[in-house]
Amino acid sequence: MILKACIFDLDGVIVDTAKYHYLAWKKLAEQLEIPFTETDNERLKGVSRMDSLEIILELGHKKLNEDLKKKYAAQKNTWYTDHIKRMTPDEILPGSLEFIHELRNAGIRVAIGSASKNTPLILERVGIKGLFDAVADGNSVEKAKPDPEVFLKAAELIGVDPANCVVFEDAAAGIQAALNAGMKCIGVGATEVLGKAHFVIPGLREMNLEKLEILEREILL
Ligand code: B16
Ligand code: MG
Repeated sequence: MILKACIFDLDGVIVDTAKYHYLAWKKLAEQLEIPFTETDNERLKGVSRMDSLEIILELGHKKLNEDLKKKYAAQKNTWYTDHIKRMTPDEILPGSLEFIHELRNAGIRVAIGSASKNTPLILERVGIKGLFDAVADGNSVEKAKPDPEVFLKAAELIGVDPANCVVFEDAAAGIQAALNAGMKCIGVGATEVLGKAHFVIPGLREMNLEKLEILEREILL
């Protein structure tokens, strides 16, 4: 491959918003009297809002009609965005800014590919709205990861062939989405969960342009 673009997932790669999702889903689960743990929350990473609610209802063996599902998803989002609105630039995960600036200086395009409909709010709160050449998120696509739509959309927006893109992702559903898009994929997190990725790193602090070029030659070709 010839690397021309890097597409970054947002939650879990550039910021740690999983903890805020957990607090909001936990509150909803308590209201619905459904036991919900941090381990259960792992299953929601990278999964869309409505699919996340389905998983929680399944944990509680509960069935709700569509109107109630929409109501509860909206309630969760209000609690979640109460946390997001208070986010600050120091919540950007270590190494992310340095790496993205390095890519930009080398002429490599950078984009966001996130399932979250709150992407614009998060980028604005942590002060990196203008850092990306394009943003594809839950507002611009219909199909959730592992469908490749969000990453293909990001590639289209920056005008780069999917075969020349590398995705950085923290969720198994996102890794599968990147592979389905015909892109290379670097997992960010634990190898046990992200084993399908071409390579796994613990966090972006562990990545720089030189390492990426070595990976490109040795693994991603
Ligand atoms: P929202 P990502 C995902 O973001 C989160 O990992 C996932 O937990 C969440 O349910 C999903 O966004 C939808 O988020 O409710 O804000 O639209 O990891 O794809 O950046
Ligand atoms: Mg994620």
